[in-house]
Amino acid sequence: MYWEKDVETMDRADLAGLQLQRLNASLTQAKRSAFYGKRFSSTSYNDEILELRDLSRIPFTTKDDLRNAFPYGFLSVDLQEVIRLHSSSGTTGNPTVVFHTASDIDRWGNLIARCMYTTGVRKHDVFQNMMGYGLFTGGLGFHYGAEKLGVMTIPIGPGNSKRQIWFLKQLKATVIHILPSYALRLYSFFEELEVDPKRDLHLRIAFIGAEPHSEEIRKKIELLYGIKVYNSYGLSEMCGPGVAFECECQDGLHVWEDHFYPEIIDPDTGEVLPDGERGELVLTTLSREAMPLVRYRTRDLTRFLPGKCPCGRTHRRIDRITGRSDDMLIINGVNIFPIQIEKTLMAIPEIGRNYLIEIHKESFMDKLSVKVEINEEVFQGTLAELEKLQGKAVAALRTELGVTPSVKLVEPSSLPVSEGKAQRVYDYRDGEKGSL
Ligand code: DLL
Repeated sequence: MYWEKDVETMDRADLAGLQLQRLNASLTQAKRSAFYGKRFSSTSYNDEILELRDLSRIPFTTKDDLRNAFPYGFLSVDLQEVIRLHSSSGTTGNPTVVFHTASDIDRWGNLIARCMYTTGVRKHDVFQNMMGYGLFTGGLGFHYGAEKLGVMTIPIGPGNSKRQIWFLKQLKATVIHILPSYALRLYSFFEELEVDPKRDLHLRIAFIGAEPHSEEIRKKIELLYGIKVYNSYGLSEMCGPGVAFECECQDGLHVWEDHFYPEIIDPDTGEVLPDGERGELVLTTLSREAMPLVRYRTRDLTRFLPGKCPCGRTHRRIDRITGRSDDMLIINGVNIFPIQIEKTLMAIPEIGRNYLIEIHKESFMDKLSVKVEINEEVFQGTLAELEKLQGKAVAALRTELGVTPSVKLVEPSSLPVSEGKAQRVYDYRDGEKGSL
């Protein structure tokens, strides 16, 4: 059974006690690596942590630290103890590699099993895992967790959409794990094959994550597929998926605080922010053996949600990720997060399932343009209807962003797509930059 009631509903004071004990053990383990060995050789960082909030005395660990210490600078065990390596999805410089011992893999599997169990997945389910298998943690991470739960797992990975649909239908899959952008793209294949997921499949649950997405995108997927969609958050540096997960209430993601210690900081000053304020999520691993990380700056922006979750779990919830601190676009002095554009567009019913953001420089001014797919019905409509929709999209974006973008409506399923995480921002102001 993966409903760990004692841990998941633990009294906050007891949980803090557990965290403190695990934190000190984790710091001792971290010191075995070349990186932390050197960092903690200074006596000020060498003492036992007596209270959790004293963790803020310790400097952050950044992605650059990981890159600079490539390949083995963060390894805290002998290489012979390592059984797996994963790598995070970056495209420039040294990749960041993350090592796992057998017990790291075991604990990670338990966490994923906990996440899946939380949303009602049971042994009788059929699970089609459409996330990439390989260096990316999405595929293998869920695979091991689902197997722990005893659920039949189809390790199909992403792409090959018509075959995906054939498997879904023939094997009567009930649960899927999929990138939100792929869930939307896959739907056009359902239309082509004249398969209605609500009528012709047995699906009831989808786990989506690994890329920023708005509440509107979740709702769209729920509506199109007629299922419950749960948000799953994680990053390779912590393990992969399984760091924070939505419960049946679908109102924020519980950070599994028995394994990760979360802080929200001001990304500019590095100060820890009071609960409820939005900032950058910083995570410390509490149980990793091969590669403990202390105060790792995720760059992901969120906040702790106030109040208790009706599900009874006591582990704190974070809000959905609204972007990364390095994702922010500055358009003629105005700060904009791509997710604002997504949620505005996706709230318009006539808008389809994909969009793309471009920024150019014209006569020293930034020019924001958005290409967006329209839905099938509008596509069959009149020119006047299209013009009206375009005006509506521009007005809604102007209200949300405070700048006026140009909007180009394009045919359904016509924008470029990638098999991995979606790339939707193209910034041509100083060379090309992709994000989201
Ligand atoms: O994306 C791990 C994962 C796999 C999570 C499958 C969920 C499902 P990385 O490739 O290292 O690991 O990328 C981590 O992806 O720092 C966020 O910026 C983003 N991200 C992950 N989950 C979410 C989410 C995996 N639910 C980076 N919402 C993170 C928004 C997410 N962004």
